[in-house]
Amino acid sequence: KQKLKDSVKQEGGIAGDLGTFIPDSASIASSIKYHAEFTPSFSTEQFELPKAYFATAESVRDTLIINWNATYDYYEMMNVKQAYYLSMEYLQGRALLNAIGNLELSGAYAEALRKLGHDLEDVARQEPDAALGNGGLGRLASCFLDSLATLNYPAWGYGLRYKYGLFKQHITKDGQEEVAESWLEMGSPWEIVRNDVSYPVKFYGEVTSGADGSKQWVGGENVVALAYDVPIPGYKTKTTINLRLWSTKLAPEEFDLRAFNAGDHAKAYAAMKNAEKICYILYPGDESLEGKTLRLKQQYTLCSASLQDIIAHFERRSGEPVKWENFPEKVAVQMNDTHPTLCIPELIRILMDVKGLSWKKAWDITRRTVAYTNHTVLPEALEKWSLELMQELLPRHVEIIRRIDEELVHTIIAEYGTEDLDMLKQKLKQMRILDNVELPDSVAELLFKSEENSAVVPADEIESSVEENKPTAEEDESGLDTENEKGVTVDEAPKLPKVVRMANLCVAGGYAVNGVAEIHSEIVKSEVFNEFYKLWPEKFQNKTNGVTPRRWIRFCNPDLSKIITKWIGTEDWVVDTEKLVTLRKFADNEELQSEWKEAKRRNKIKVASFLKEKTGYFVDPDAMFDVQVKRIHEYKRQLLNIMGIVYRYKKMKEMSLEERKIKFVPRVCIFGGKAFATYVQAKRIVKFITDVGATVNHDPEIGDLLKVIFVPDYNVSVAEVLIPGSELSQHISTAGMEASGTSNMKFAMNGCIQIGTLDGANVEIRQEVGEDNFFLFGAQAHEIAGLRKERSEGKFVPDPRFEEVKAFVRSGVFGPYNYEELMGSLEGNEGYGRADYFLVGKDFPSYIECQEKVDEAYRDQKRWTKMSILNTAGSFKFSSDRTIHEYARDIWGIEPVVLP
Ligand code: B1N
Repeated sequence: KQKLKDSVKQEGGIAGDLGTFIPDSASIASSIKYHAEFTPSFSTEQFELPKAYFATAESVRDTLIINWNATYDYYEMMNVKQAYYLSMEYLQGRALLNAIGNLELSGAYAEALRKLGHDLEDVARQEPDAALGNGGLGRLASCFLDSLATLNYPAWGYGLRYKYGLFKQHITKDGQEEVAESWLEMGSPWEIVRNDVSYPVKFYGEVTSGADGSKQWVGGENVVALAYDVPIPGYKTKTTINLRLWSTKLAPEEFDLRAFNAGDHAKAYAAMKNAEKICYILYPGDESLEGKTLRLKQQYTLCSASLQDIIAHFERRSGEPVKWENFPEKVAVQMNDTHPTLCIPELIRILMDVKGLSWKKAWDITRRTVAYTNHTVLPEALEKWSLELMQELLPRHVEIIRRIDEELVHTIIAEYGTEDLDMLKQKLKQMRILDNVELPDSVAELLFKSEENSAVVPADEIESSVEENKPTAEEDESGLDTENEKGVTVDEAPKLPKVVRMANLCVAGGYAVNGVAEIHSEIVKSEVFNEFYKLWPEKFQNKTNGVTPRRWIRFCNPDLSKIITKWIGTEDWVVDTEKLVTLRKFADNEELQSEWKEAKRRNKIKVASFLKEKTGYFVDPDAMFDVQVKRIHEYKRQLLNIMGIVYRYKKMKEMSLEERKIKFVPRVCIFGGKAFATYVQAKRIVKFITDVGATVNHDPEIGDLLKVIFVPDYNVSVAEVLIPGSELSQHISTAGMEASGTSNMKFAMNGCIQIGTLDGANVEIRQEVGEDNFFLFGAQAHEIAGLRKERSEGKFVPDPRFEEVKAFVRSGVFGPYNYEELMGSLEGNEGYGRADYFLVGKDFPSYIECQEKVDEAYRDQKRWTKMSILNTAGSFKFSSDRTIHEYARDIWGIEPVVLP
């Protein structure tokens, strides 16, 4: 290390305080030249763009490695408690500008590259996005890493190194087309493979019992998980934490050399492929999951490798003899949604089967170590795994899960007693981890013991009560359904699939359960996990999401950042966002207003040229830029937005040119987002938006008054361009369905005003920016169930304007595509599903009326600019630094550790 430092020093640079080396542009340039020569992946003659990027990134990586090592050594020495964030997804985006920004080397790098004939921004654009995530959940994990490093918290991220991240989206005349994204094609300069850090991971096989009752999981398929480390630098700190991503391969001893030598190459290679394919591809489902074996293998790989690593680390620090009971004092494991739920049985398995602890000790340690974040209340996204599939793949884990389920059943019986069997039955149905699975023997025994004490309803009465509550298709029956040892049939054996409810396992095994915005955490407590909340109210918490102000304003919007710094008088707001509040007192100041407007306009011009490049459309930078970018999902209601646009277009067509100009503010309506490849309705929505655009954008009567643009392949880098240049952003989900949303926070930070429902973090954003600076519309969460009921009873009378829009679409103005399924879904026609389940028709009138208010506000540019300033000022709460401080304090119990 010292040698490396010295060799860099010889090239110039200055020594920073505390002896840290701060490179200057000359030393950077020579480091880049060094890497250009020695980076093996490119030919030597030229110093053209992709190569310039790699050489630059490698030189940044040198600095990151020095800091990474220093951080690692120091944590090791201090032996403090660490948090480990386990996530199946990280949506990192590009790393170069973020890294040099955090290292405060942007100026020096720009200058060094200029000397070498390159522009830093052009070089940075060479980097492919690391898209190891689908949307908000993955991006949140990445923002958390940035905050953890910046705030000097001892914490690591664990994930999977997918070869193919989220697909690339092409927009063709048929709508969305998916193309595989190979972000590792040219290699990633940010990862360091640790050939000495690998762990075995097993699938299938069987469980054997020792004479002493100990269990061994043997046989099966064995793969190796290998660590790739991605250094995560903090902002203005030496702390550089680690994102450890696992890749899988075949264990060398498992290679079937005999088959190979006998000429059966296919057989020999098949095993290799089988091991490697676990990490080939990110599952592209966002809030919808398919119960595929490969996905379960991925989840288990993450859990098993990470826990083996965490445990090895603990043992190294602990010394002999290892005091396992101290494990929760040194380790906190956060599960990002239920995807890493297998952490719970895996930790128990290792502690029992490998370390020899008793069930009681292992269960106790686990329950003090693991915590769970819930990110969705959509029923289709609450993971359930087939017990049969899991039994086959992870037999030992199923034994453990059955044991946890049994403990839970006993807890429930202890809580509610056996007097009211119907009630107990219902509780068990709602709370058990295993669904449609017979009760454990110990429970049946217990119930019948109490029957002897005549505390239980006689068996024939049970039967009749079960009869009364015959299950409907979705609502199946509960656990009291088996033949017990007395031979009394309580109910027919259920035909319904036996499943493991991962969320219930998380709540039972985790010491903390949190939602991601206030309203969401309330729904978690009062609906989704209400029964658990009544049992363990102390477990439940709220941790409102946040986003990193480094990437999401300081670096993506340097123009506005300069103005903010000037008016606040310090750049500290980048780490202390509460300072943004100072802007409030200048919101009416004309000088600030004109600077603010100018900055927004420059950002809009950047967006306009970006749109030109990506879509070929010219847009007028003086029109209002109105943006909805997020995954395409019915609950997010891109359909409401586009129906509103169609209404606007129809009204424009009905007016004279003069009237039109008076009535409507010119708008550029921008959409972006990916649809899950098999989500047919979402893909129809994409097609519909592009068709509306194709008609409206070429209508000579409309000109610059309205443009509708679908930006292809929305991702982190696209967001970094669009968000600073947006003026209105749409967060219009059916109330109660968006857990939090995080782009809403980014838009607010960048002075963009929102139109939105009272859903997710919108509620809190509106509170902070002020009601006058937020365009609110739509039904509220507590009304939704009633409204759906009303609809299903045929009592809903649609607004004539909504009927008008549907008829207009059906008239064929937007081309020959058959919109019947889309329009029909808004009416609940026979065969089209769920009678406007997302209440587009219900909210339509209040939405278009609210849009009129938006136009009115925009016409008064002074007012609009003030609203914009107040949005940035009020966004202070939504820094992920605030969120991370709360997790550290309330859930993990960790303290910052600042390197000397
Ligand atoms: O997590 C974000 C929230 O801001 C969003 O409101 C929420 O929709 C999002 C299965 C998910 N919830 N669930 C997922 C992702 C992938 C997958 O395979 C579910 N994503 C969210 C951050 O809290």
